[in-house]
Amino acid sequence: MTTTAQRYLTDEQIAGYHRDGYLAVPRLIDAERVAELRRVTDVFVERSRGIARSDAVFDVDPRHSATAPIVRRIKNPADHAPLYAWVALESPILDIVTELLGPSIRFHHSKLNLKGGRVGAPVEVHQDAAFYPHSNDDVLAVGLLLDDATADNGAMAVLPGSHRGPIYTHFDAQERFVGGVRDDDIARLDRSRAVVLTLPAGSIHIHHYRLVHWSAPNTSAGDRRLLINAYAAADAVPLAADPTGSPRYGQLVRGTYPAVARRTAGDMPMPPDFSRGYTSIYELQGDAAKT
Ligand SMILES: O=C(O)CCC(=O)C(=O)O
Repeated sequence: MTTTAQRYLTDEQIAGYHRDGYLAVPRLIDAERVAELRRVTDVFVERSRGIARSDAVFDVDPRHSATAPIVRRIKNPADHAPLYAWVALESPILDIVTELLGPSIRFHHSKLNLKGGRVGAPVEVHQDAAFYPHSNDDVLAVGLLLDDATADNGAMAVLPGSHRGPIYTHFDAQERFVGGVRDDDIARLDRSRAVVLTLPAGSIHIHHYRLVHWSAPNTSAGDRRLLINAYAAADAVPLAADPTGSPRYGQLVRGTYPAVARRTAGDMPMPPDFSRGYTSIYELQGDAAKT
């Protein structure tokens, strides 16, 4: 008797991902596990009271203090807690990624972006491909919502179809990498077509690594926490150095080691050399006027 693997996505959802560059799957992870993820995250935020500035685990806001912690990001969460590792390496998310990218998958990185109520920072318009180019475009990121994502708590916004367009420069006029698209390029984008991914906790959204996306500040009273894991087809070979410093970087998490590196024709813009440590998207984006 042959058994068929469970499928999570319909043919329409898969076609929609390739057409639009993004996909949402509501309520993939059950409420109990999401509540446990929030509890684990609360423990990390408590721990952050003991640091004054960003370190190997925490990216903290300039206003962060022991009495009022403001964590913007937990770096490489899959390395720091078994439940985060389960999401990254064992959860149904991996099955869904194989349905989009094929049976052999590499892990790229994990991060947990926290937007605290009324203090959560925006993430400026950018494309992930500008940070970690690969030999082909089968690279994506999956965000798991630990809280409901709403229009006023900084849900991620995406520009459908933009993954089929150019990779915009993420350097400013002084050739500094600022981790965001320049204002004049943004002005030419039709952002009236943007989709804000408002979804309940436990849902995931997936975006292609060339897709233009961003998120607004959190103006609500509650938190918006988004656990992101990025993956690549096993035959998509990174063109730049490991920016994560994680032992899991590039690990084969499904399938078999590739016989070839598959290449998409054309040039890929390179990021700066992050091999001695990637700082922070928040610092980079706040760093310089993008004109
Ligand atoms: O946290 C967010 O809303 C945006 C996340 C994102 O685009 C990133 O971290 O690259």
